[in-house]
Amino acid sequence: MENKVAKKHLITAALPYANGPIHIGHLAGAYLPADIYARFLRMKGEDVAFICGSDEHGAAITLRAKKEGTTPQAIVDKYHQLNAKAFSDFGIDFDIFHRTSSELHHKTAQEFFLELDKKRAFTKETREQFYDDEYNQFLADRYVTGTCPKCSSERAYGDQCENCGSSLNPTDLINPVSTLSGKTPVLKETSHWYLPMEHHERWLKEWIENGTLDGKPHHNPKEWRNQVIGQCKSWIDGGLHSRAMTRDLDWGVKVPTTDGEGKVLYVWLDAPIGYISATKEWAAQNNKDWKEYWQNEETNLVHFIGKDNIVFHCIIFPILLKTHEGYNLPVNVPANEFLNLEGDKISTSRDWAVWLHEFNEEFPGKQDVLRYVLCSIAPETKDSEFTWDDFQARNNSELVAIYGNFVNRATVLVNKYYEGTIPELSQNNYPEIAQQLKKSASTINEKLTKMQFRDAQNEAINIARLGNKFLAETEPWKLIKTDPEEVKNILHLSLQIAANCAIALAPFLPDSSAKLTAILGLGSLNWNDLGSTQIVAADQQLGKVEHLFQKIEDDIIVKQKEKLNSKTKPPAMETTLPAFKEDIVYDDFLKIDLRVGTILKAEAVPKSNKLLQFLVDLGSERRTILSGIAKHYSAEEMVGKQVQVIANLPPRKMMGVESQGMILMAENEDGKLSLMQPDQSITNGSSIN
Ligand code: B3M
Ligand code: ZN
Repeated sequence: MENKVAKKHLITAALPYANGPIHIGHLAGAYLPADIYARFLRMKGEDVAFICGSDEHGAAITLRAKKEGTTPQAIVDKYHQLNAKAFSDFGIDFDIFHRTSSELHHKTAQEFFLELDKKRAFTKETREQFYDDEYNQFLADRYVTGTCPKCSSERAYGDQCENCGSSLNPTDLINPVSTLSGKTPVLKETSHWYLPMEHHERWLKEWIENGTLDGKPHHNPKEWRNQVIGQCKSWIDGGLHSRAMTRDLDWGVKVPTTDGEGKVLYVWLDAPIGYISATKEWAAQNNKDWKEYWQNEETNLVHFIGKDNIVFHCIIFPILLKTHEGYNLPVNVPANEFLNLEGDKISTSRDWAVWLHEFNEEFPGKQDVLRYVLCSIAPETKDSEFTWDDFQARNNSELVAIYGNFVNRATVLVNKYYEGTIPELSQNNYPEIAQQLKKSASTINEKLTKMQFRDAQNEAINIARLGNKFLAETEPWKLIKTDPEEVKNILHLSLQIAANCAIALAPFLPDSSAKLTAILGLGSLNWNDLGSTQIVAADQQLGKVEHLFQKIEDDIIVKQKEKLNSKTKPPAMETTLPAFKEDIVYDDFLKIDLRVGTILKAEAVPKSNKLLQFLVDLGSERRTILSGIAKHYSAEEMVGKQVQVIANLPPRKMMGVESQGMILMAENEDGKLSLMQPDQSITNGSSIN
């Protein structure tokens, strides 16, 4: 079932906790994909509300205030302002960046709670909870740490394990410790409002697995990410349990009932309602009706989040919305996996991160470069890794060498031959250009609609590759001597290709698209022109030609790596093997083309301390393949080895070299690698089943 044609789109991005700065993991996880999607829909003329704000309650904030000897309000004031500016400077174009410490939010959350309470959504129960005798305080969520019962990580919190993403109750933890006194907490009785999630299993299962709600079609589950469906199914199939939705804390939204003294709403009850209060604020500021976005079946609600927030956005919040009645449920929750940094997990508490506000300061005008790189490596289906080498390589060998170079060559030639006047197209001898542009336009639209941003951006930059190929094949700089009329046709079409780049890349790279729009003398960009060869008009004057991108030199990257490595490197990744992935169907396995190959040549890749480049004999052909194993194997020792190769992956450029496949390796819990080799010599190209 296709998503119904929506008149409105309500896009939310996870409200970042206001207890630290934003880093590239947050961007890659939720904010960049959300911004790309919002820009895409706006360019198509759709009615979009793009909502975000600071999540200002929760134990993590009060703990930080305690640690810094200040107040929670001072903490959230500092980081709300810092993060709002960092997002704005980076070009994440929210319609509003609100905050949950606002009065409007408290009022909205309390009204929502009272409505649920009136509908008997909760059961009032008295249970034992961890209590710190020294601090005379009950210990909720982040106030307790211990060993995760699921993955044995020793740094799990009372509500969540950052390592495996599991959602926990404090009493699930092994060897619990109070983060206040550092001692083992005692158990003491306290009463709270519990959400009996087990009562909702049936409709939730239907909604998640079939996309139906109360027997009616709601959304297309095939458009949800596999890992989101997988996590929800394992949660539901594992049996949902009732969960406390209030806490014994003094910082947060006060429970608005006479028996709620000293208690606040659980942050994961209050924060998602922050999307609603933010929408109310935005609607009031823009003379709109917030109910048109939250209580309107014509509106598509999409939550952009990281994978550690799936259960809250696909199980808990939908239960609250449905129980309240009248609210939309999300038609998609495109949760990204995690982004790692230079071989380790990004960590706010351990300062192992590339901070957005620092990037904005240290790389002024290069926001598009980081957008491009983070989208190219987006952890859409599995964790991925940011390295400064890759950042430099993609800027220099893709943005500068492909996109910037094409635009520059085309426009410089128009200036040189026609003083910047766009030449007429008298004869189009290249119908394949229009065909390819139409094909790219359709692919980009399809990928963006399906929120496959990595593939969409790759298809968009391929338009610049088409331009480079067109110029290389027609060589107007030579033809000008013998057939100047044909050169006009070639350069006219080249500018049409450039205009397609500006449109296709606008959701991803807004700054360079704005620059290119000015260079081409276009007043604005219209998404519906994508795929057309009638965008720029003959006899129009080009604007001032400038480089879209500049090369990033080695010393800049060395400085960033030194800055990062000067910080206390966090302990190596969890010494545990990854949890098993969810089942796939046999047909998926059959799609992988695994072959045996012999390494004929091996060498280090210049300027990379991780990559080795191999020439691999696959029987009927030889391939160049790169592997990040230089820290584990020398080039010399690899020559002659027979290895297992995935032969049908799309080629991937690393450090300017195209890798045409992947060599399989086993990795143990300490990160040690081992080659997967046949136990006897076998014909190169033999297929592995
Ligand atoms: N504050 C983000 C996090 O887990 C959390 C999201 C709330 S969205 C309603 O870091
Ligand atoms: Zn865990």
